Amino acid sequence: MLTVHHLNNSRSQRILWLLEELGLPYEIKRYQRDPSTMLAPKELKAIHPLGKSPLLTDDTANGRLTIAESGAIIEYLLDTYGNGRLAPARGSAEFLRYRFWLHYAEGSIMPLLVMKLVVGSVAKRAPWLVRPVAKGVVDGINKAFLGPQLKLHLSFIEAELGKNSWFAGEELTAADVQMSFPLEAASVRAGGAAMPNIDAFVKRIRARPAYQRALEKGGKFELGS
Ligand SMILES: N[C@@H](CCC(=O)N[C@@H](CS)C(=O)NCC(=O)O)C(=O)O
Repeated sequence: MLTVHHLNNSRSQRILWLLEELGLPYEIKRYQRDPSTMLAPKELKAIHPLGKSPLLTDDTANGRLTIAESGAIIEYLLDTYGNGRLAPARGSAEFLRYRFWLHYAEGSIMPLLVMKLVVGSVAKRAPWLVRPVAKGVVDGINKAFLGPQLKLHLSFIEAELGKNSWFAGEELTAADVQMSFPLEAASVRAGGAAMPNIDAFVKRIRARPAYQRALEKGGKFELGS
């Protein structure tokens, strides 16, 4: 039996979506973020030492497997239960693109989006006396590094999505599932920048029945700003 250890408003939402696309039976064990720190509760560390979500456990005939890291969970699910679905054939041009986006989501774009969120919260959390200084530092980091880097990456994604309907080509793959979380976050945090292909991608995934079923099962999903 597959169990998704699901933290509210988190990357584990996309694992629920993948499972719904695959039509696999699974259970959800729910965990709530601490509202002040936004960190996961300590119960998740009992499942895996990092205590992050998503975590997948699979109770097999040979015992329980515990898998962390979205990309590794996606590959495990497709290798074990996919029967060739949601991944292009190895050796094809689509497969190269598929593997690129599968890694890119957590390796390149998510760190920038998380940095933006953390840096943005610094000025708000600073004691009021030093708040103007903190704000100056934050503005400097945004101007010199985060702003240009995010622009570079989002323009690249925007251009790539102009070439095909989905990240690997004309078929939906698990690379789209993996990219859904950063693009949901980016479409909220872009601050009104024009990204029509990214916006259309987000609309397209939200229209899928499997995505909607995953939302119903996962509960409230709001990435905030
Ligand atoms: N690269 C990891 C990131 C896991 C991660 O940081 N998950 C966040 C939720 S989106 C989390 O568990 N945050 C709570 C915490 O760090 O305590 C993955 O894709 O699985």
